[in-house]
Amino acid sequence: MKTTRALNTKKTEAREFQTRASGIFFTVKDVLYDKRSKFQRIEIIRNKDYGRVLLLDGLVQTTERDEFYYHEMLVHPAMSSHPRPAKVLIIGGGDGGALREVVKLPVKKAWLVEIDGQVIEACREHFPWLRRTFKDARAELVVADGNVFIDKVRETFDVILVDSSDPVGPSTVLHQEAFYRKLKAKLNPGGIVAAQAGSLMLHLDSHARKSAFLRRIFRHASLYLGPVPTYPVGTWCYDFLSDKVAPAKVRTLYIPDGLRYFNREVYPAAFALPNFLAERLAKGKWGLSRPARKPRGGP
Ligand code: AG3
Repeated sequence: MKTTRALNTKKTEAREFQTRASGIFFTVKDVLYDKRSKFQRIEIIRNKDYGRVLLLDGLVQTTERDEFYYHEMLVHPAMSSHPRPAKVLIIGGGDGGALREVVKLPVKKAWLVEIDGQVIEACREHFPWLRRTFKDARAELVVADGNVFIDKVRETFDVILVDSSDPVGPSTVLHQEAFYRKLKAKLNPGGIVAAQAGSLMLHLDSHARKSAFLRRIFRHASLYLGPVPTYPVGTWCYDFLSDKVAPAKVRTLYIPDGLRYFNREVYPAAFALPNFLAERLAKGKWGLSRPARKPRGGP
């Protein structure tokens, strides 16, 4: 199996090629983990600016310094919009960051379903501040393919969080219509799904394609944005999906103390979309191209 490495042969630098022509690099202080699992290449390095950095198949998944931007924005918009999220399912997220955010709230139980048990082990060892999270009595760790787990599980959930990788490669199935239909079937009434959707710039086609089918499945399907400094182009997208909860109508937000990014003002601001994105999503909805402009110099 071919896997992509971020480390160079001398192990002095780890790079993610975000496109063929550009990307991000980290100089390496130490290599903490460098192994191939059944599914992917797992690398954890230390960098002067970003601390510990986890890369899977050459893609930055999380860094010590900026992980809170991503994990708070994946978890809290959905969790804070739900009046009583008792049962929560996280698909992916083997590093435990999303789970740590979920257990900040008084949930009854949180399932974390990660396909690659070796990611959980590597992160448990090298991201020590997560050990407490993995030990939380309300957390149940399941090593399984999320797409298969969702077919089999008897439970239904108040909030489902999809902490997958990019909408290309092995995670593609977690960005497809059939998967979201299955998630909807496992939601309790009033339930909410939040899913990481990819980079604002790199995955524009995927946002357009997804928003077209998501709006057929859920009454409310919105994309929202947040910065993640080490992810491609620095701005990340997330889907907020529900049949009951419309983000613009939410009046009471349940936000735990001590968050570093998310708050009451960030919530509505995150749903504001730049023109080029809103236009692409609208095209997806109607299957039309942008209305033709009047020819210049015409009547
Ligand atoms: N989940 C989303 C990572 C996507 C990053 N993509 C990239 N670097 N091209 C990350 C898991 C963190 N819990």
